[in-house]
Amino acid sequence: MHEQRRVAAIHDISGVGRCSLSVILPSMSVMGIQVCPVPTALLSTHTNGFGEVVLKDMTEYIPEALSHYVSAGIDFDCIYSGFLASQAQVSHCLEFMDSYKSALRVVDPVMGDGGRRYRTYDDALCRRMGELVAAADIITPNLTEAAILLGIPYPNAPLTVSELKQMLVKLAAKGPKTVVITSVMTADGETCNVGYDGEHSAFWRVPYEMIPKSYPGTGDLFASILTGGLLLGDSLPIAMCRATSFCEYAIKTTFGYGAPVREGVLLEKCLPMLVEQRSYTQYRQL
Ligand code: PXL
Repeated sequence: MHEQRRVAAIHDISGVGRCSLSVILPSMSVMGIQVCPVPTALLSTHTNGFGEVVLKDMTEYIPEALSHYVSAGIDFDCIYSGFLASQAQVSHCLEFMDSYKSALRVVDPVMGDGGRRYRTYDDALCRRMGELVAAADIITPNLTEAAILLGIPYPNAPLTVSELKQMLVKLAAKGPKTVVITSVMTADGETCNVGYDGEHSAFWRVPYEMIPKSYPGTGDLFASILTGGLLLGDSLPIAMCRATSFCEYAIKTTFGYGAPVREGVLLEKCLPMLVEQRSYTQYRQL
């Protein structure tokens, strides 16, 4: 039987730096999922470490592409949004979700990392990202983005299990039934990705080894593999393990080669591991 999952990935494409659509396309493709890119912007590089970038805003393209897909009878199993270049793009993502009501709605609220906002995001765009979060089934903020969405300062100190559960539940109260927060330090000394499945009131954590470098694009990689796993039928903890273990492997490989941080992880070297069937069982209850 031919069963091909198809995702509309509304994200930017950065020419250099291995992030956004440049990593989403290959990673979901090797998982057997068709990614249809809907570029929000075309950038020479990502915005972190290469100086002034060339950025072409694709805001006007998005609703036109949507109209074409609807009139051509093209269906999507998932609408997955990420880096947005303007406030109007929030409305366009919502229009995509409205046009494909049965599609899984994944919002990666890309806004910042390491306690800082990316330079192209201002207060108004961050506020509007909250509207998209409210319409999502699943969100995948890192800790910086979770703090922005909750309107709290970036937590510099490790978080207790009860603080993490509160953050997850408060984010879920905004609309999404599933919330995953990445790059969290717990008070019991672990670095992990944590998740909440509101439908089953289940909390999960997937620990990983901390590497003292922050490679761009790893959040995009995590969100795309998590989404791919869920579309292939993974449960939340299994999809979280699939995404965490691949990101950890890619980061450790890149660190081991001493490759330049700003160029992202050595995805080309690591991609074959995504094709292998492995056991994804390093999760625990939070
Ligand atoms: O990986 C997140 C991301 C996506 N897109 C662009 C970015 C960044 C992070 O810096 O600059 C353009």
